[in-house]
Amino acid sequence: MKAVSHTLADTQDLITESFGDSILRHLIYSVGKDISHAVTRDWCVAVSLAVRDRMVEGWIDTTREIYKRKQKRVYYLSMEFMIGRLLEDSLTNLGLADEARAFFEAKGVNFHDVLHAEQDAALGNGGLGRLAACFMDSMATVGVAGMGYGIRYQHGIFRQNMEDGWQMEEPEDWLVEGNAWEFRRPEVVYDIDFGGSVVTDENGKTVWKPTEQLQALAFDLPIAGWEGKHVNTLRLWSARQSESMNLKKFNDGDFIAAARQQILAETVSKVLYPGDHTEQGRELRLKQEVFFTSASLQDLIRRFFTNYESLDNLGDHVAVQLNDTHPAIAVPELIRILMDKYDYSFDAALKIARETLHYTNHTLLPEALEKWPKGLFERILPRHLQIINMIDGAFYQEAMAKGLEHHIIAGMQVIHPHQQDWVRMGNLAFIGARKVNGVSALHSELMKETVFHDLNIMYPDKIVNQTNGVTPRRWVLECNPHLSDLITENIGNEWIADLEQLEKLAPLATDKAFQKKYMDVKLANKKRLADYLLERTGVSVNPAAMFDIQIKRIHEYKRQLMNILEAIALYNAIKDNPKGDWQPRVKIFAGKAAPSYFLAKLIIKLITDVQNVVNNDPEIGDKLKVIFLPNYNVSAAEILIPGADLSEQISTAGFEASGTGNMKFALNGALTIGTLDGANVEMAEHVGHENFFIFGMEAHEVAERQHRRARPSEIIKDLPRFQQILAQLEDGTFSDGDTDRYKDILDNLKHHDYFQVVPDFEAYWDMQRHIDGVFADKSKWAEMAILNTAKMGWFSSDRTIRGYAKDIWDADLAF
Ligand code: 26Q
Repeated sequence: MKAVSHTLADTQDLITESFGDSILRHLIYSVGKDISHAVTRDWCVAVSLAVRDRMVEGWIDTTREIYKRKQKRVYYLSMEFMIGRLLEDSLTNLGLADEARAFFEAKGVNFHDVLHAEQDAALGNGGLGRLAACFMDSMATVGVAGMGYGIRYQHGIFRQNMEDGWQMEEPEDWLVEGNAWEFRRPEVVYDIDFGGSVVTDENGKTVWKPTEQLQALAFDLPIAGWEGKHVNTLRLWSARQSESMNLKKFNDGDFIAAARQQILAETVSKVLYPGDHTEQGRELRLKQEVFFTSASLQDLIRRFFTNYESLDNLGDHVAVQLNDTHPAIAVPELIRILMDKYDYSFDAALKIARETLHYTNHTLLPEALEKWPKGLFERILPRHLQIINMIDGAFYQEAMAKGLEHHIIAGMQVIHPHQQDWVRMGNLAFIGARKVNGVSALHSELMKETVFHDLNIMYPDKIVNQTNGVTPRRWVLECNPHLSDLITENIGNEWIADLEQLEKLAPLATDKAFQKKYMDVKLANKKRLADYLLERTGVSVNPAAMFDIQIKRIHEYKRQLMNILEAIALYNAIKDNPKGDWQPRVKIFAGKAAPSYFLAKLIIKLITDVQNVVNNDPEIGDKLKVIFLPNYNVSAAEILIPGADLSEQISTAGFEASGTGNMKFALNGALTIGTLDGANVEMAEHVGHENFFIFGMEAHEVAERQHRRARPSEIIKDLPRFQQILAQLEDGTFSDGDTDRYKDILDNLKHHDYFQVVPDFEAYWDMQRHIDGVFADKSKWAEMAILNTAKMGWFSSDRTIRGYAKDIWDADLAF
C-alpha cells in the first residue's frame, strides 16, 4: 500500500458567500420561498443544498486527482445501502455543524427539527446494508478511490406499523418529497438485456439475442469523508424502459402497450426485497441483481477506458467487491462482456474476472445462501447459464489436476452434476473471486470448516478475514455529542479519524470525577431516550432504571425469544417477592420481521403481549418495563444506542456472522451480555473478558447438539422456572386467555429448539442476575463502561477499510 499525496480543492474558491448566505440563497432560488413562508422542510432542503454545494468542490477535485494519479479504483457492489439521514453526517464531516446551528438559532428556527425533517434513506434490510454505508464513509475518510454501486429503490424497507401487537407492513416513500442530495445523470445510461436465445452467427461467433431490454439510469450521491478532504460517489441505478423498445410501440400507435412496458420496466427498481435471510427464487429479485450488477460493470469499464487501452490488466487497476452473493452474477456477466464485446477467449476472460472480483460472505445459514432454479436462468439469462457451464467445466479440470475425486468436485461446482436444478451463487462467487472474506474471525474460520470446506482446501489462500467495523463519525460524534465533547476535552479530537486513540481514556476509568462526568452523559442520553419512548409508545420509564436493549432484525437465531422469556421469568420472580430488592430494568426491543416470516412476527406479538401485562401490573411498577418500539431504523438507532446500559447480543453461537450493533453499543458505553458469537469474541478480547458478560454454549457445542438432534425435553424436565413460562404461554396468561396463540412457539421450544433457547436459558438468567448486582455498584459499572469505550477503537470501519485495501484490494490511499 503506497501513499499518494493529495492536494485539495482547486475549485474551493468558487463559493465566496458565507454558509448562511448560501442557505438563504437556496431557500429563495432553489426552494422558491422567502423566510416568512418557509416551513421546516424548506429549511432542510435549503441547508442540504448549501452543504451539497460545498461537497461538490471536493468531489470534483477528488475525481480529478484519482484520474491524474491513476489511483487503483475500488467498486463496492451492494444491493443495499442503509444510509439513513445525510444532512447531519455531511454537516459534521465538512465541519459546518456549528455554523449551521448558529444560523438557525439566529433565525429562530429549531435546528433539531430541520435535521429531522429529512427522510431516512432506508435502502437496506439490516447489518449488511448499514455496513455498506459505514464503508462509504470510511473509504472517503481514509482516501480509497472508492465508489459504491447500488439500486435507487423507489421504496426502501417497509414501514412497520403495529396493529394489536402484530406487525403490519406499509410502503415506505422516501422519494416523494424529492432527494436534495442526488444528481440525476441522464447521460449515464446502460442497456440491460434479458431473455431470448443464444445463436451462432455466420462467423461462428456466439451471439445472445435477448427479447427484453431495460435501461439503467444513474443517480449520484456525493459522500464526503471526515473533514471533507476526499469525496467519493455512491451511484444508484434506476430502471426505465429502453428507448428503442418504447419508441417502436409508440410508432406502432400502441400507446397503452408502451405505457404498460414502461411500468413493467420500472418495477425492477421499485422496491427493496424485505427478507434478510430467506425469500428465495423470485424472478424480480434475480432481475434486480442482474440489473444493477450489469450497469455497474458497464460503467466501470467505460471509466477504465478513459485511463487505459486494454482490459488485459483490469485487475491491476480495479478491484470489485461483491457484498454477499447478491451481485455474484458479476462473475458470468464480466466474462460475457469480455468475450462477447471485447473478443476475449473464455480462458482469458475468466482469468481477468478472477483478478478483479472479490466476495464477502455474511452468513452461514444454509437457507440464506442464494440459489436459483436453473429453469429461471434458462429463460431470462441463457448466455450467462452457458458461461456458468463453462466456468464449471474449467473448474472441473482444475480440480481434477489437483487429484480431487469426482463427488468432491461435484459438491463445489456451481451446478451440481447430479442435482442439475439449481445454480448456487455462493459457489459461483467463490470460484470467480480472487479473495473471499468473512466478517469476523470466528465467522471466517467457520466458513473454512463448513460451507466452503472443500473449496478452502482447493484454494487455501483465498479465504481471508476482515472483521467488521462501524464509522465513529455517525456512531459516536453525531449520535452522542455529549460523550464526544467529554472525550475531546480529555484526549483531544484526533480520535474521530483515529479511533484507537480512545485507549487514552483507559487510565481515567477509575477516576471518580471522570466517572461522574461520563455517567452524567449517559444519564442525559437516557433521558433523551425516555422522552423519545414516551412520545413514540406512550410508555413512561424511569431513567435511573437499567436500560437493557435488543435492536436488530427479528430472527430466531438472534433469540429475541430468549430475551422475552427471561423477562417473563423476571416478572414471575418479582411477583413471587414484590418487596424484594429488585434492580429496576427497562427491556427495550425493536426490529422488523420479514413479512413472510410467521414465527418472527409471532415473537413480536409475544413481546407486545408481555409488555401489556407487565407494564399494567401495579405490583411491578418501575421494577420492570417492557417496550417494543415500532419501525426501527437508522435514526431510531441513533437515539437508542447512546441511551443503553446493557446491549443484548445473544445469538445462538455460530450463527451471527459478526454483528455491528454490538460495536456501536460498546463504543457508546453499554456493557454487553452476549454469546461467544461473531465479533463478540474479538470485542471481549479487546475490552477484556472481565468487562464483558459472556454466557452460554460455544459454536462447537451448538453444532454438536444440533448434529445429534438433542431433545429440549430432557433439559426442560429439570427447569422449573422454564416450565412455569411454558405453562403461562399455554394457559393464556399473556394472551387474554387465548390458549392457542403461541402454539408454534411452544411446539418449537418443546420439540425442536434448533436455536438452543432451552439449553442456554439458565446460563442467560444467571448472567442477568449477576449483571443486576454489578449495576448496583455504580462506580464499578462506570469503570467497566468507560473501559468499553476506551478499548473499542479497533472496531472503527476505518480500520476495516484499511484492511481491505491492504489484504484484498491492493489499493493505495490518498493520504
Ligand atoms: C437474499 C435473497 C433474496 C432476498 C433477500 C436476500 C437477503 C437480503 C439481505 C439476504 C441477506 C440479507 C442481509 C444479511 C445481513 O444483513 N447480514 C448481516 O451482515 C452483517 C454485516 O456483515 C453482519 O454483521 C451480520 O452478522 C449479518 O447477519
